[in-house]
Amino acid sequence: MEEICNFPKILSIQSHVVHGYVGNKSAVFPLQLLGFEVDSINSVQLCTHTGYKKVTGQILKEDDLADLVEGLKENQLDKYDYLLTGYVGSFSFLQEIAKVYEHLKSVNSNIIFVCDPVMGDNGQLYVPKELIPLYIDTIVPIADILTPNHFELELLTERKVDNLEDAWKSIDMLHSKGCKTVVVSSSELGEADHLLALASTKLGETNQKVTITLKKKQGTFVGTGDIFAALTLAWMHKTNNNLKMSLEYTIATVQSVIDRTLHCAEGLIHTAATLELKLIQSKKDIEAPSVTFFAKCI
Ligand code: PLP
Ligand code: PXL
Repeated sequence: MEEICNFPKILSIQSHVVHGYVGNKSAVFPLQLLGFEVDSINSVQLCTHTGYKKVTGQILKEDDLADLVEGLKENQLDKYDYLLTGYVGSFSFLQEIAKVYEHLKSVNSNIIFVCDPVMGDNGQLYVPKELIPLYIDTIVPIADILTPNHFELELLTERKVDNLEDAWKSIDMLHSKGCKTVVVSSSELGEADHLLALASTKLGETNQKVTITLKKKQGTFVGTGDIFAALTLAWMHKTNNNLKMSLEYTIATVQSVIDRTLHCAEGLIHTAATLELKLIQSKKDIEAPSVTFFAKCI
């Protein structure tokens, strides 16, 4: 009984889309299924993700974010176990997130900040370049768990990552700046047609490093990174920071979601709409992932 009265509490600041699954629409359902109480702030409300031909909607301003958090504070609802953030499109909004974190930390000094530093992919930046130094100087030192992709790891450390040795060196640079866990959700450092994920934790004197190789899937999926960060939070919590298990479970679920999405798109032209993630249909794979790719401890 005690357990159901004390679900861990998450504040998730991410995008909302009316149709489809990115941002909070990707993160909240899996987190709730896995036993978290999720309070969500929608950093934008758009009709769809930005890969569609017409995108309409509203963007939350930093003052509006501060206003919502002020309301939580006045109602003494500002004690969270986790802060989770994803795509942020503006400098001032990211600055405000750092302020929100400082406030939440003053209420609960044990709060864990899980940040997906969304900046770009495959060498292409999709946020204003002013955000890069803000991530480097302000966010990396306060984040407990970072989930960059290969390109974002390069941006955060201001160095190219061309091989595994470079990658571990960059990850260690992030640790030395204060970030305890780094999970590189996907990199091109593995074999051909495969992706390599790498993860490292430095908690006190203990350093765990693991890698996992997975088969690349055909198609462009949007929202997988958001599910990845949410599941990393969930499984690190539920396994008491077992990095190997967390990475295996997270990747197993993401792969199942992608497989189901591809199955449902069979015979259809692949478009943003036909490749929307089949998240709800993957309920069982979220609750009980079946691991087929095993992580290797380094
Ligand atoms: N693509 C595939 C095939 C994956 O399995 C995963 C993660 O498991 C991802 C993408 C997530 O990577 P990203 O964070 O770059 O979206
Ligand atoms: O999945 C990242 C993401 C978040 N928010 C919005 C997006 C995307 C990716 O396209 O469009 C609004």
